[in-house]
Amino acid sequence: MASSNSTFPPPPSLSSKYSGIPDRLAAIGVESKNRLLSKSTLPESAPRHHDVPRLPPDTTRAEFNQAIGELKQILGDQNVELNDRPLVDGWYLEHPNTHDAFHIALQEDLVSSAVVYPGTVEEVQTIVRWANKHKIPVYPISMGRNIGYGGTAPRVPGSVVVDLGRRMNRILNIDAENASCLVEPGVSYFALYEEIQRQKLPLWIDTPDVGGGSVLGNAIDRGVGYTPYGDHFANHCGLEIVLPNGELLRTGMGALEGKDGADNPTWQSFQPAYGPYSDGIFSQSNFGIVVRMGMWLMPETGHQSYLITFPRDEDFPAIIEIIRPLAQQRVLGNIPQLRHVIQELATTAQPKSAFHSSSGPIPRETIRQHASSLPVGDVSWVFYGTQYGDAASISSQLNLIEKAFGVIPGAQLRLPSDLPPEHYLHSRVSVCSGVPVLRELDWLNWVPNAAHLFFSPIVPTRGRDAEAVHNIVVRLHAKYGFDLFPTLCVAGREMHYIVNIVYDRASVDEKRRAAALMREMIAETAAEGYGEYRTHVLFADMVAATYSWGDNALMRFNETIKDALDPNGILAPGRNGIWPKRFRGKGWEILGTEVEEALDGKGIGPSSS
Ligand code: EUG
Repeated sequence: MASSNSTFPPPPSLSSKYSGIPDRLAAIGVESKNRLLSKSTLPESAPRHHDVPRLPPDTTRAEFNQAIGELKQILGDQNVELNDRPLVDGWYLEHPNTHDAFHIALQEDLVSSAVVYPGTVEEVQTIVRWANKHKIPVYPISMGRNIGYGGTAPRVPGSVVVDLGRRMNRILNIDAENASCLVEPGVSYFALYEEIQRQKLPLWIDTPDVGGGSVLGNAIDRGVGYTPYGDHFANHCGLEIVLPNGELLRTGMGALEGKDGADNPTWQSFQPAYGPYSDGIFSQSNFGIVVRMGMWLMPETGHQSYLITFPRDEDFPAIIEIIRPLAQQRVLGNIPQLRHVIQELATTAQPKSAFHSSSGPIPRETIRQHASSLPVGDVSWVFYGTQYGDAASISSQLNLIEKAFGVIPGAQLRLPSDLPPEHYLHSRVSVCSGVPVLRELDWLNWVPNAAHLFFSPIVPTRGRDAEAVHNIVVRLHAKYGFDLFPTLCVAGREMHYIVNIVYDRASVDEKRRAAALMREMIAETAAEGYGEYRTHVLFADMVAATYSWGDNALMRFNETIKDALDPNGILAPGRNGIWPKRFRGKGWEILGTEVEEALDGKGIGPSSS
């Protein structure tokens, strides 16, 4: 158990490690890590109960040892690590690649057998051929920071994690004229941002809320950021992919050979090229390992972040109705966030216990009391927006926006200069102008040993739909005893209604309730016609099964592709609910209460595995 004043080793710097933190954030990183880990009530690691390393399915220990020996011979001993040591959850910038740091089942339930570190595209091809030969599933990760969605955990325990980032982390090109880049899987937002600053280019990257993740990995999981280039997949241009049979593919203009063997000069300029646009099937799938990706960069521009507060909870649908036309007209320059005032408490990085001493969700009245003494005051919803362009243009946009929201009684606009330096809005100024930061981690201080799980439905940007989903989410959070942290990322026609379920990793009871809450939210919203854009690996089957129109036509289509590309079923079986033939209908699918039962010690997968 850590005492509250203990200090932990500082996170690695970006200059010493590809996944490290830039110098400009070093002090913040130390503070953030110490603040979070000093509240831990868990030992750094617990004894493991299963035999280690955990074996891949249908593989004896002798076969596994033989196969791993072969892999070590090809790649070198130092590039193949057995997962036979204690499991350490670590911290955001020093996270494990052996399991999900934010485990929702037991920590040991989703573990790899080994981790392999390819250094080249050819080595990725070699690993895939090795996996086919031994019928051992492999699970690729870029940097593994898919937090709240499974992190680095393979869906099939005992899979070999292919950690692409450690040795494949080059920025292969930055084309200042085309305003684009070409990156490998291990390039973080931090790294790309720092390189562009070093070259003094007038270009922005687009970063999600936290900047440690992989530019490539986030885009192919359809992550979101907050500049005008915030739809990451929509702004990628060109992929290079290792297929499950080991063949190499370039999509888009990259399929046309450049002169004298060079990369095609328009690979990062035109997305579809000629013929079916194939990139989509390599996002949120298990059809290939993306080893290179092109990405557009935004020419820098003026920007002004602001927040608008609304006093009453009931104004929620009216706020959504005002956002819709503003977003469709592109008066709103980015994807703004609408948050609830509870997050004004959480983003102070103080624990819930500082506001509420008894157990159970913090009552609305208590939130009200504490919000009164915070900078935004006793309000309800808080809209975080940013406008772009020159000063005159921003000023006219802000006038329009203030007038539109002014219809709601008591709406009040504030600029960063109206708020103290520690207020969360200042971190939005960075994120919304493409500067990657760490601030969003602060709400993990809410409970000890905090982990979180995202529930991420897509909802029409319409008051009545927003209210329908909100009511389900509110009711089920109350039923399972969790505080509700909604962050709505609102576009003109749909919004990502993101809920952070924050739970104590040390409490099996909280995990069980979080899993049940997730299961019921998926089912209840689906019954009303709403579906998730992304989910934790353990809920992938459940979410995929909601997309069942036409007697599961979409899943049958995905399975047809999967079986054609990956007949041995070696690549990330079960990711996004897509199971290769070898695994289908054999007890791997999780469509009911299996996650909750895993917490009784039953494990994940068929009982024999
Ligand atoms: C957030 C946004 C997401 C997501 C997970 C988290 C924001 C958290 C828009 O997508 O998938 C503050």
